[in-house]
Amino acid sequence: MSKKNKKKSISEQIESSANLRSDDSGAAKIFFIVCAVLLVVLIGGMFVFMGGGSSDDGSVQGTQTASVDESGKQVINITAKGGYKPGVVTAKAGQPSLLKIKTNNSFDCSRAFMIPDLKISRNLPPTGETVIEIPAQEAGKELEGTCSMGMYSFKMKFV
Ligand SMILES: [Cu+2]
Repeated sequence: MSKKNKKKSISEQIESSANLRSDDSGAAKIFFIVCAVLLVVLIGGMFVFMGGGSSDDGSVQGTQTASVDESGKQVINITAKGGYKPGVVTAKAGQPSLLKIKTNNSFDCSRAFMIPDLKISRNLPPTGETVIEIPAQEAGKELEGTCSMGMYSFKMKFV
């Protein structure tokens, strides 16, 4: 009788320890899922912060020509949001131009704007227009506008 009891208690012990183990793996599973969700949210947030997304990068490639405003001044229009658009602007050499950079709910690092060759750096507002005067450039000169980290850039080609 006592032997039987002992046997039963052992099997009970095994059962309870098995239950414990399955509880453990359940908790581990939940922990893993929470981690995975956090990771996805973090990475997703990073992409939003960097203004990433391959669709944005693709449209940065377009080339445009500088326009001329009412006063006859050459104007280079750029939009800064998750990069700079267009990616290349051609402008006439030998005359000063205005670089107009538009931001519209831009909360990424493209707001930390620089033209290294001209030693110009500006912090663009999240929404608004920043006008930077570019002195006349020689034909063949290429100026690069870039974010302070060098992730995003566009080119102004003077011809
Ligand atoms: Cu950057």
